[in-house]
Amino acid sequence: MPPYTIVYFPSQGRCEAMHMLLADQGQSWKEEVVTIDTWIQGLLKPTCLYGQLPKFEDRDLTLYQSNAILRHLGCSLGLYGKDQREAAQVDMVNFGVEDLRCKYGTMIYRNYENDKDDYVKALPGHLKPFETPLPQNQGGKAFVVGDQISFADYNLLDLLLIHRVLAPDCLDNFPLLSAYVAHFSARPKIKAFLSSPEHVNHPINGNGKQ
Ligand code: 6SG
Repeated sequence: MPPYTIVYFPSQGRCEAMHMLLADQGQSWKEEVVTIDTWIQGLLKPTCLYGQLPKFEDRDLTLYQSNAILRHLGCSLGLYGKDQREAAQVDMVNFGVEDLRCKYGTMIYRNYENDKDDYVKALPGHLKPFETPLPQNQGGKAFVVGDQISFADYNLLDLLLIHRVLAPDCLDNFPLLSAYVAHFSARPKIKAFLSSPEHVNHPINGNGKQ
């Protein structure tokens, strides 16, 4: 039995970064898919702390909140910087990813048709802070903090990939971010995951917008 179970909707949503992390780290996990119909029946929601998914189990530890799950995996699997100072920088990037993910989610779920153009226009300003640290990291060929991979890298990769689907040329003026995505996506286990049915057949968002 794999030690990890992920309970989530049949979309990539808030779980694709943890999927990429686990796949890249050679971990296996069990997936429990909750359909919208099941969720709307309402029996599961009150059992979830905060009333939302994902739910994550690591043996007898149950967690909610995707970023707590990512950080837990970072701590357990050595993906949280080489020391406390790097850990603080990993947190900084991860909170930055969360801020943009929330803006993206608001646009996707609230009023996609109306808001998409303005969102894409403002995107360069929101992407720039993720490129800024990369010159210290072998021109985008290494990782976002220090010289080892962290949970924030998986979260950032997912964020950049979903934005490239939204606006295919959004990274064109960010050579280091483009190199980072290319290099990271070519890691053998990431490449295999990104071409697997579990990734390809899962819509990015629960409402089908992307
Ligand atoms: C939504 O937002 O798919 N969880 C979502 N929604 C259900 O009743 N801060 C935490 C975290 O980082 C955020 C959790 C996250 O873990 S994911 C959740 O549980 C709820 O609140 C995005 C997504 N949304 C679409 C969706 C399909 C089924 C449930 C949510 C039915 C259709 C739309 C809403 C209800 Fe729906």
